[in-house]
Amino acid sequence: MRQAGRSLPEYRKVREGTTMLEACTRPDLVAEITMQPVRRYGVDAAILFSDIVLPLKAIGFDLDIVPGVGPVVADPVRRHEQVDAMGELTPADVPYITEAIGLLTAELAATPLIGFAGAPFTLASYLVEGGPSKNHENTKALMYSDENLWHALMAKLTDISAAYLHVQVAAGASAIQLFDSWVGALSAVDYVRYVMPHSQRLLSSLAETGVPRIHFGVNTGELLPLMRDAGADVVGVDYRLALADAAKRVGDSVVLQGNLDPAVIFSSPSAVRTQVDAVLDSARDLPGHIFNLGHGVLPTSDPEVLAAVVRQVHERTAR
Ligand code: 1CP
Repeated sequence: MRQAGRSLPEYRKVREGTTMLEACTRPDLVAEITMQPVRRYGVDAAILFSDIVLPLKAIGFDLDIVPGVGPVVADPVRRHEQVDAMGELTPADVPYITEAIGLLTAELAATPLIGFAGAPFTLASYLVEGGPSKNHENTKALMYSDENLWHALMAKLTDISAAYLHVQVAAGASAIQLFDSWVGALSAVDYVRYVMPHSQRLLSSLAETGVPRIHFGVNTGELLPLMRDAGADVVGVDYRLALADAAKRVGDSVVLQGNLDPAVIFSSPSAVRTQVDAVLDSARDLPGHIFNLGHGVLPTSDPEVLAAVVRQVHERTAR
C-alpha cells in the first residue's frame, strides 16, 4: 500500500519544521517515515519515503515540492539548450538514499523495501508544464511539434531514472516501482511512438538486477498490455478496471497490483469491507496479486480504517 500523502499523525509530527525536500535528503527521517506505516499497520512491504522529482533536484534542477500542490519547476523545460544542459545522475548525487536504505534494510529485516522512480513521461510532464497539470498540453505540444527534442528529453530522463533505481537496488531495495502516473493521458498509438522505447530501455536495464519491476500508471486500462511489454514483472491497475478484466488484457505472465479506490476509505465500515472483498474476489483466480490502493492513500484518510483494511486483507489471504 503506497502511502503518498501520508495521513499519519506521527508523520505530521516528524515533518514539523522540515520541508518535503529536506526530509527526503535526511537519512534518519527517510528511514523513520518509511517505517511508520510498517509499524502501525503491519503491511507486507515498505515503500521508500522520497519523491519522483528528487533525482531531478539532485542533479541541479531548480524545483520545489509545494505543500498542497506538488512539484513546481522554476524554469519549465521547453528548449533544446535546456535539454542539452541536463546532466547525468551518479550515486554521489544521492548519498542520503544509499544511507537511508542501509538503515532501512537493517530495521526491516524480512520485510521487503520497494524503491521507486518516476517514468520518463511523468517526469517530462512536470518539467515541461512546470508543475502539476490536468491536460498536459505543453508536454503534448512539445511531443507533437518537436519529436527530436522530445526524444532527447525522454532519453535523458530515462538515464536519470535508471541510474537512480540502480542506486536503490545496489543499496538493498528488494523491488522497484516505476511510476508513470500520467501516461494514461496518451493513446496507445502515441504511447508506442513517444514513450514505450524509453520505458522499455529503462526497465530492461533493471532486468539484470533480478529484482521484481512494478510498472504503474493511472487511467491506463488501454495501455496495460503495452506497459507489460515495456518489461514489467508486475503491472499496476487503477480502480477503473476490475482486476479480472485487467488479467484478460495482460494474460498470466505478469502479476497484477491494485486496485481499491482510495476514496473508498471514506465510506462506512461495512461499505469499506464490501469494496475490499470485491477487489479480493476479482483477484481470486490471478496467478499473483499485490493488494493496494490504486493511487495511494489520500492525506485525510482515517488510520483506523486503513488498519481495518490491512486486517481484512490478511485474514482473507492467510494460508
Ligand atoms: O509513502 C510515501 O511517502 C512514498 C513516497 C512517495 C511516492 C511513491 C511520495 C511522497 N511521492 C511518491 C511518488 C509520486 N510523487 C508520484 C507517483 C505516484 C502517484 O501517482 O501518486 C507522483 C506523481 C508524485 C508527484 C507529487 N509529489 C505529487 C502529485 C502532484 C500532482 O501532479 O497531482 C505530490 C502532491 C507530491 C508531494 C509528495 N510526495 C510524497 C509526499 C508525502 C508528498 C506530500 C508532500 C508533503 O507531505 O509535504
